[in-house]
Formats: sequence, structure tokens, C-alpha cells
Amino acid sequence: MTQHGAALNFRDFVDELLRRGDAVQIDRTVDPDLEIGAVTRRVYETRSPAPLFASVSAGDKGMRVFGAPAGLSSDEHGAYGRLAAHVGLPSHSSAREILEKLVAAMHADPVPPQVVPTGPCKENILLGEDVDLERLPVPLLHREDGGRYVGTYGFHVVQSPDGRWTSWSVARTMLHDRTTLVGPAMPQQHVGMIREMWRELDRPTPWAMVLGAPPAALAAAGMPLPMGVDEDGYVGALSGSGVEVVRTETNGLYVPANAEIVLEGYISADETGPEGPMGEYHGYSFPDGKPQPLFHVEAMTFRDRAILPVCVAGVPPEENHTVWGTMISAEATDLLRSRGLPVDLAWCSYEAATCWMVVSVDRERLAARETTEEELVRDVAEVLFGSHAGWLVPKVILVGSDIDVTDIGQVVWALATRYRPGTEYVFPDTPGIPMVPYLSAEQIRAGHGGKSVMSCIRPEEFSGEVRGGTASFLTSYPQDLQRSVIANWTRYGYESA
Ligand SMILES: Cc1cc2nc3c(=O)[nH]c(=O)nc-3n(C[C@H](O)[C@H](O)[C@H](O)COP(=O)(O)O)c2cc1C
Ligand SMILES: [Mn+2]
Repeated sequence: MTQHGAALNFRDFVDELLRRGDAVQIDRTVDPDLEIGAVTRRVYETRSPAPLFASVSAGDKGMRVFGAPAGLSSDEHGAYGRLAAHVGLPSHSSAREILEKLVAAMHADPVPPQVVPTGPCKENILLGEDVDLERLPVPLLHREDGGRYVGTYGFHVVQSPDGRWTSWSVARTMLHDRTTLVGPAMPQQHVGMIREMWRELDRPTPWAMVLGAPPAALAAAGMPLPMGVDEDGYVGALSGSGVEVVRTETNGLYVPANAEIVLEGYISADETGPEGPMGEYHGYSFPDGKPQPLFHVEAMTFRDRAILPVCVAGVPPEENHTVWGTMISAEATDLLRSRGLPVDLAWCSYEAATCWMVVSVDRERLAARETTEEELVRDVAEVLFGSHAGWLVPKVILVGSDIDVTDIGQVVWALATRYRPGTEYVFPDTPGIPMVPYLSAEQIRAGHGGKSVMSCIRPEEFSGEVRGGTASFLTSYPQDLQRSVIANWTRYGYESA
């Protein structure tokens, strides 16, 4: 027996999407050399159903690839349907509903994983000499890429040497050779922090990578929960039951029992190899690769007819926006609210490629606070930029809570009509993720800069006044007229309400 349901079982997730028409099985044999990448890219950009590539001309016969696991969908399927399925919500859930569920789970007691003796991920076990990563259908995703990526939608499992902190985190890994991967483990990210703890003991880091993980686990592994917090307990709180995990074959770590593919081994303390370039989340591919740590694989276990999920990073929307951006938004919303700031919602607009976050400020609570723009900006920057989540966010835009921050049209309107030239507060010394595309070489070396807070809150809003009401369907007509117009919509000759 293994646990079921789309949020806690990747195979069930794929089946559910196929059933509801938001995934399609492609039986025609595809080439992992760019073809899988090209199809998946076009799927994101046209909001088409996710492709399940059932026949791939590399890797073991029968191995499959699943693209765009959290791409946006056409409205018919609910735009956020695939993301909603990750967290156990119905397909027509709104962005706000998904965020509120993620925030609520942060306040629930963690539900630790349940150890089970075995599971589907042990259907095939390759040890030692038999390990061969070429048995997986490893794709070349963009022609600019420096190699083929195994892990674009999987997570690392590592544990602090004292065993008190287990970290699950998403980061990319590229094929180095038959038994080795190479990829970033930035010191500010938890996988890098834990690797440092092992390096201090002069030891390699015991490590596993999980591919085709329970979708709720993948989402949590892409979430900047604070240092020391176990993502596995958060997944349990989010999904209502502890994730079933099994012991690895070789290194004593625990991995989700129904995962499609598990790689086990260690992160080298000192060896590096060339990694990248790769088409990235901000939508660019910069020319140079960089040396990154090596991940040695000593065992691989996988389900029969295993499915390798892939994210083909690039211009939005892909999973760096829909998953990473949403998880950052949930963490930031909770942080800002729980520090007592008058914050309604924080949202990384997918269209902004996780390079900005829009924060709506409750107008009544703002007025009651008797604060100035400078003070509000300083408070938001202090809370956010001082946090693990805020390190990832370069720009913050503040708007009044009449703006639905999850609607990019409203955000653009607010920027155009409320941003007063000059009201951008720049934080040159604040540390931030060095991958932001507009950073100078000097800022990248220094690890700070490029961060700002833009205020689109009009001066009078600080004292509770609103000059100029909004002219729109919702604000310019009596409610009974709005209701009657909607009720009569098809009678006017329109197709559907
Ligand atoms: C599809 C996807 C790909 C990602 N790729 C990377 C990556 O290559 N490197 C990285 O540092 N973070 C990457 N992230 C973001 C991290 O997973 C995220 O910041 C998370 O909070 C890291 O875990 P940690 O907070 O436990 O360190 C990615 C996230 C997603 C959803
Ligand atoms: Mn973490």
C-alpha cells in the first residue's frame, strides 16, 4: 500500500491531469535532444495541457518524461489548476485561495513523515557498478545549455550532521558523467548551509535527490521556509498526513516512498565540475558556465516505467514562477502579516519572472498606523529583506489593497497611475540573490545591491483619504444593477456570463 491522491503521489497527479484533460499523453517517439524542451516550452507559452512523453528515444525503454508540471492552464481547466493539485485544492482555486492554504499550514503543527518498510520507488534498485544515469531519459532543454539536465523538478535531501535538521530543497542538477551530477549549492540556500556543516567536519555530505516526488513535497522544497525548519513536516501539515518515506539503500536518509526516481550518494566536499549555462528563471541564458559541486551517485532506485518531470526554465510562466514565486509569496505574506504590518497579500507576479513582489497594504490599517511613506518602506524592507525569503526578491512594489495584486492588469494600472517618479527607495547594501539579470559584475561579486521598494501608495492614503474613486464595473454602478447585468448577460447576446 502506498499513499494516494494528487498532492501526495506524483503518479496519481499525472493520472488526474490526464483525466481532466489538462495533460496529454504523447505516444509518438520524441528526441530528448531539444524536442522535449521545445514542446514543453510551447506548452507553457500557449497554456496547453502538460505533455506526458510516453516514448523517448533515450534511456531505458519505457521511461517517460512529464513537462510543465505546474504550467498555467487555459481557463477551462482553471488557470492555476496544476498548482492547485500540488497542494490538494480543486482546479478552479484562485491564487489567493492557494496562498491562504499555504499560509495556514505554516501555523499548523508540523506533521512528521511516516517511515514505511518499502514502496514503489524500490521497484528497481541499481547499486555500485550498475549505477548509470544514462538509463534515465535525460533531455537537452535549450540549445544554449551547457549540458543535459537530470534535475529540474526534483529536490535534494540532506541532513545536518547532528541529525536535527532535514532539508528538502529544489535546485537544478546537470549530468556530469554516468555516475555524477553537477549543480549549484549556494551558501545562502539550505543545501549549501548543510554542505558547509559537513565540510567543516572534512566530510562529504550524505545526499539524495528525489524526482517525481509527491507534488506537495516538491512545492515545499521550493519554499523558503526559515533555516532549521524541516520541509517534510510542513508537507504533512499542508496535506493533512505525514509523507510516507523509506530509508535509502546506502546512506540512512529518508525519501518519499512513492517517488518515481531516487538518486543516492554524497555531495563532494571539494570537487567541482563545469555547470551551465542554462536558460533560467528570469528568462535569459547568460553565456558562461561556472564550476559547481559534484554530486556522486552510488545507488539509484526507480518505479517501473518511471516518469522524469522537467521544468524548461525561461520566460514566464514556468515552475520557477508558478511554484517558486508562489512559495516565496506565501512565506512573505506570513512574515509581513505576523510582524504586525498592515499587509493584505504579497504576490510575486508570474509575469515579472520572480524579479518583483507586489504587496497590497490594507488602507484602513495603514491610516490607523499614522505612519509616513519612508517609515512604511523601511519597515517592509527590514522585515522582508532581512529574511531567507526576502533574499530571493529584488524589487518590492507597494500598492493599496483596492488593487488585487494577483491581477497583473491592476498592478500595471497602479504602477502607471500611482507611482510618482522618485518614490523608489534603493537598498544598495542589502544582500540578495546574485542571479538577478540586471546586476553589475561588481554587485554580483559583492553579493548585494539591485534591491528596491517602490511605493505606489498615494500620499493622502497614509491619512486615510482617497482622492479619485476608481471607474470600473465594480465601483461605478449600484450593486443591484451589477447583479442584474450579470443575470441578463446571455440575454444581451453574449455567450456566457
Ligand atoms: C523549478 C524550480 C527550480 C529551482 N532551481 C533552483 C536552483 O537551481 N538553485 C537554487 O538555489 N534555487 C532554485 N530554486 C529555488 C529554491 O528551491 C528555493 O529558493 C527554496 O527555498 C530553497 O530551499 P531552502 O529554502 O530550503 O534552501 C528552484 C525552485 C523551483 C520551484
Ligand atoms: Mn529549507
